[in-house]
Amino acid sequence: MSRFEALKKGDQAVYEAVQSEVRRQNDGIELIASENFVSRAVLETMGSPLTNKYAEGYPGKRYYGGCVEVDKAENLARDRACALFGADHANVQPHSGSTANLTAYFSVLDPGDKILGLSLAHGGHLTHGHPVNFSGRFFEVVPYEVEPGTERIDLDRVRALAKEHRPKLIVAGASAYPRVWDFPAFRDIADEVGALFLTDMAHFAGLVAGGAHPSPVPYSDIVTSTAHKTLRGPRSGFILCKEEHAKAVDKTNFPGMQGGPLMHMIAAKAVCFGEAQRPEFRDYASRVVKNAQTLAESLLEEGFRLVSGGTDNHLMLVDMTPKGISGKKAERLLGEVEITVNKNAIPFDPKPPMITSGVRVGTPAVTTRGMGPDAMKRIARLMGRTLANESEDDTVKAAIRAEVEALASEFPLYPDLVDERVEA
Ligand code: DSN
Repeated sequence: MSRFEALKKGDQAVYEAVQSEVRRQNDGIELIASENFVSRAVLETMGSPLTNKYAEGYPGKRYYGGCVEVDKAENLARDRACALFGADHANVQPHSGSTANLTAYFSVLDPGDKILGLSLAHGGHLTHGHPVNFSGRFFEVVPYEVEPGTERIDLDRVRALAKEHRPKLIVAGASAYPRVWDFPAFRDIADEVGALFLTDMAHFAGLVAGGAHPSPVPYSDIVTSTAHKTLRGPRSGFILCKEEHAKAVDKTNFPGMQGGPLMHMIAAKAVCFGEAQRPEFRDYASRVVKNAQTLAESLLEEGFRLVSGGTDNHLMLVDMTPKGISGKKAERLLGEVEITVNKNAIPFDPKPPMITSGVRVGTPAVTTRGMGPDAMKRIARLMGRTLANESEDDTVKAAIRAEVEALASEFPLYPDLVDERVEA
């Protein structure tokens, strides 16, 4: 791949932003649990001329001519998604996880219908019924929460809420829940109250694909996902469903919700699903979980508190209360030494969402770079030192930053995409 030679000639300002971002990704340690580094094949496909094509409709039934080649790409994506996850039907057109959820809800619900979903403040997704989001504005939402003490979902409580409120749809899945979901139990609860069951597996889709997390597909009427988190594909969404919902999902996506599909992204999803079918991806998924467990144990040794005491998946929620700092400050201090995390509310957080008591930490991206347990221990020590009291000292920060860069350089990411002629 070129070092963006055409961009450099055509638009210096954007070129410099791209170069700086490539350097940031190369030099830092990426711990945002929802981020990853795509393969060069996915990167090339996203940047291909398939972006030029209008293809409203579905393969074989388009509203535009010239769709033969993009039909091939979309069929590959659909077939591979079904094979990878054992699904009856796949719609690979959603532009994002949010539009995948929007489409899924409107496929089976009417405005005003009731949804039971995990509260955002307890690790849920914005699109699972938060009042400011379309999901909370169009639907009546009953949130469930994790339990005080265990900080885990108690299925008896979910069942009791379902019986009391009789939702039309029960939603599983989260953006900051470090534990495995009991899909058969959710299915039973849904059946008991006559509800449909939807799982948003955006965060753990790659773990499901790689056999490192139970699959929601056999138990859920509809499964929504993004492709770009643990699944390591392009930034986009997709929907899997039982055959009985296939027509409704397709029709709600187009013409109901979206216009022209992004064919370069759909082709890149096909590449991602193909990569995830390979044995190496199973190895990757299990290493993501092992790394998360090592990082969790090492952070506990550094005196951090972890929500629910640890992790079963790719992420953990680190409570900064014992360190006497907020999630916001921890995010800033870690950012200054090139360790990237996001501030995140912990369950029952006394601090507001823009401050928070915690940060969310995940291992999908560092595992893609090839880092293993030793690197996880080094990262935990670097985080401990950064967040110690003396961490506002610029000399200390510079020393830690140098160690972060040294660790990152042992696991090269996109070295050839950096133009050494441009000053950092
Ligand atoms: N915004 C995504 C995340 O970071 O988890 C999905 O909620």
